[in-house]
Amino acid sequence: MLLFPSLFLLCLCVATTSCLETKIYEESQKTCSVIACGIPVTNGTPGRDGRDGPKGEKGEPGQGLRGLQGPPGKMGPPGNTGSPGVLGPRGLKGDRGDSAVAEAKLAELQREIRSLKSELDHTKKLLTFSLGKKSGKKFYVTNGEKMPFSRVKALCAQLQATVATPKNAEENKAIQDMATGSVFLGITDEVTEGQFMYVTGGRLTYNNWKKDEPNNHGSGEDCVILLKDGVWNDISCSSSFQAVCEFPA
Ligand SMILES: [Ca+2]
Ligand SMILES: [Ca+2]
Repeated sequence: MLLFPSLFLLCLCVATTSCLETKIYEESQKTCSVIACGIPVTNGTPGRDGRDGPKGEKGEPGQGLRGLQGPPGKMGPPGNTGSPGVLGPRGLKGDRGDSAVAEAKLAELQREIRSLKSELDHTKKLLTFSLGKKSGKKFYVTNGEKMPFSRVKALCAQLQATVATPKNAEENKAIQDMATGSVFLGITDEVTEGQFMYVTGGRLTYNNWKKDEPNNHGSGEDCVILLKDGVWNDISCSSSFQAVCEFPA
């Protein structure tokens, strides 16, 4: 342990001596260099390891072979339904329809309706004149055929008419005059026995029953006929009699 101080003092002494010996030279140089004057010394033992240096920069990727890609994994469960999107912007206003075309079609239809009405009125007048059977606000038509009551109703409905139904003596007479035989009237007691009603609805407001009729004779009589002499008799609906339909005049 005493070696280093001794060496130091020795060196310092030698350095001082050497310095004195070279003083003249040094005066000219105006410097005194210890390094230039020293005697070489042997190296000491290595010091302890220093602290770790700063981390180096990331190196280049390696050159090894890449492995094969594995198979795809199983599909995951479906996700939750997302919230509704934001309402889109309002669309542009559409084009206006061609009202001129619609108005023209409407005008054409109105002309056709007026023409048809006029034609219908004319036909009614001709019918009324040719039949000569107009009574009050009604007129009657017949094809002279005999058929059961259900067929008479269907025939008149087809013509948008109803079965002849006299509601006063004048109408009763009009039907009687055009009949060639007994005629079914639009009156029955099919709903309630003994209570005769108009097939168009409502209780009778006029009648012209024959003596001792209606009698619901035999297995039952629910329909009504106008006899040739103008009086009424209740009769079976399945029997066949002349069909007469009535129209409002
Ligand atoms: Ca009856
Ligand atoms: Ca009868």
